[in-house]
Amino acid sequence: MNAVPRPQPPPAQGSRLAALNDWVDQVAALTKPDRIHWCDGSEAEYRDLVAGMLADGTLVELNQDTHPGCYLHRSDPQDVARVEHLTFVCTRERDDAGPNNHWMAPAQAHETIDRLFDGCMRGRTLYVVPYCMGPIDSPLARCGVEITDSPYVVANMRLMTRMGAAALARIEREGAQGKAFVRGLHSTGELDPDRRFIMHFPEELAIKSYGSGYGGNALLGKKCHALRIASWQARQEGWLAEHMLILGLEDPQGETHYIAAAFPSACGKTNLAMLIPPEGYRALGWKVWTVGDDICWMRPGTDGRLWAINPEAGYFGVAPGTSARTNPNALATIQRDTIYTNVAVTDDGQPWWEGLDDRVPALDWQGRPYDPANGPAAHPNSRFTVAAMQCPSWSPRAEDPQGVPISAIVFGGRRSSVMPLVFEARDWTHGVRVGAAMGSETTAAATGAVGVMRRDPMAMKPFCGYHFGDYFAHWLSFDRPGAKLPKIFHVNWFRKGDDGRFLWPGFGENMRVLEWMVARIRGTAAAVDSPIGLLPEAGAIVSPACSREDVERVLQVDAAGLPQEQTEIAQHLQGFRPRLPSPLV
Ligand code: GTP
Ligand code: SPV
Ligand code: MN
Repeated sequence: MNAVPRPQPPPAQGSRLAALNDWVDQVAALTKPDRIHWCDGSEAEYRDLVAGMLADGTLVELNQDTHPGCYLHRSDPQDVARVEHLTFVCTRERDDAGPNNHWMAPAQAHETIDRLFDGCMRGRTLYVVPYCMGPIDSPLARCGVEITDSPYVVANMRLMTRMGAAALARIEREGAQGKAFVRGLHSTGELDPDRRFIMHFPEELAIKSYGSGYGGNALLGKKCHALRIASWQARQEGWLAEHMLILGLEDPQGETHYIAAAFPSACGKTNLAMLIPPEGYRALGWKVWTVGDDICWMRPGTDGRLWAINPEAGYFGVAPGTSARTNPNALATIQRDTIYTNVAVTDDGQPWWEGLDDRVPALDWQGRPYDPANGPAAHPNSRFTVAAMQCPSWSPRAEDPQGVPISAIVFGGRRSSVMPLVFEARDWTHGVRVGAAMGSETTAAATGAVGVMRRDPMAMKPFCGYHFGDYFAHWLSFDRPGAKLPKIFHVNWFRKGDDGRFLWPGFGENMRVLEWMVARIRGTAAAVDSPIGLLPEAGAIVSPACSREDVERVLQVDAAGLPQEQTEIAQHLQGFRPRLPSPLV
């Protein structure tokens, strides 16, 4: 036997962690790539990736005078959103995945998907992408490595996460102490919807994704790691991994209240996180700071409060509806160094989507000459990917390794009827019930019908990596001696009148609802009890952009619709028995 220790591999070719090198070797033996590239996350590496994608048509250059560093990716038309019916949580025990997830036995899942991975990277480059979810020096952050054959995924991961050398150094340091990283294996495969699976193995801290290049299916740090795997870890370790934005609301006294809000996909998180208060509020000194727009990890601090970080470093935001009127901060953010996916383009090569302005685009999202007969010019789930720091309202506290203390948790859905603009839960247990009962109309963020009302507890229906009954019990467990828990609210920006119009103007006007929440937190506003919770007093919320009749309607619970709502909620919750915690029965 050779007693000479193996020399340390040079960092450009591997890591100082044998477990990582061995895994890369195993994956390479299965997928058979032509080349292996370990990503360092540098600017030069990003430029090389973009140059390669421009050369092979994966990216199209947009107008560099108006949008420097901006590119367009047109995905396969069959690959434009998350695929919930092909997403699996593969726990040893079926019950642990819950009725809220599709399940497959781990051995069968590995066998099924490994058959697809066999030889799938022939002729391609295998990229090793080390990343850190959360500030690189944060005790709340967690690391992973994504292996992918998609340069588009690598470029997006660089914008969305702390990717490269610093993450690898943390993974090596933690690995030496026996701490595991999350292993994500991804290939775009043939982009055939019949050969597509997104599989999660929470007990192995592993993810395998095949056959899609799109967002939440392929950028494994995001929904797969930071929500499905992290929610599983969070339950074991006493924290929460949630589908929530985090904003800081600075009041005229200079005090900042941090609010975390869970709305289902395409239901307003990015917009609320980047809100610009109406002029009258700005004049008084109100300001919104953006900490995160999609995911929130929080844990109780020694002071009993919940402390939250945004595990991401970028935004993967919905393009349609984004405009100078609705979300000027987002629009300013995406003027440079942005990857657009499935938007339309104008005749001078600028990105365009429905709701942006009244120009008429030249090409639709598939690159065809625009013809309204083909449907919307931009895909309804078209997106932008951009570094978070480019946002004018970006909060430097997003880099705080300890996170920010949360004063309020907000749940909300897209409800054209029944649910009022805002109400407050009576206490933590009631708030958990409100979150567990959440309903929302489906959107284009996932494949399938749009506008169908479904229950989406805490906006986590597609993202909770374990049984919802256990998840609700975990939420309830935070109410313990010494805890200083945030107030819980529920909002609905999407209530419609009989004529199908939104009753509430939304966007910047939502500031008026945030102000009421802060007043409730400070104890300076009264509330009125109702069957669903505490409502604002008459006149407490008004808007110059909303008629008095509309405000009155939007603030009210629809009494006629309530009995059916309550029946549906009871039925929905019964579906999680016998694991449904007794306070929710
Ligand atoms: P994901 O990234 O899919 O998780 O979505 P999100 O929750 O961040 O939703 P986003 O803020 O991107 O908004 C989705 C859509 O809802 C966009 O078309 C917005 O213009 C629209 N929207 C957001 N806020 C409001 C609002 O207050 N009122 C109305 N009417 N529409 C809104
Ligand atoms: C969502 O669908 O909630 C998103 C987009 O934020 S994706 O990354 O595709 O999940
Ligand atoms: Mn989301």
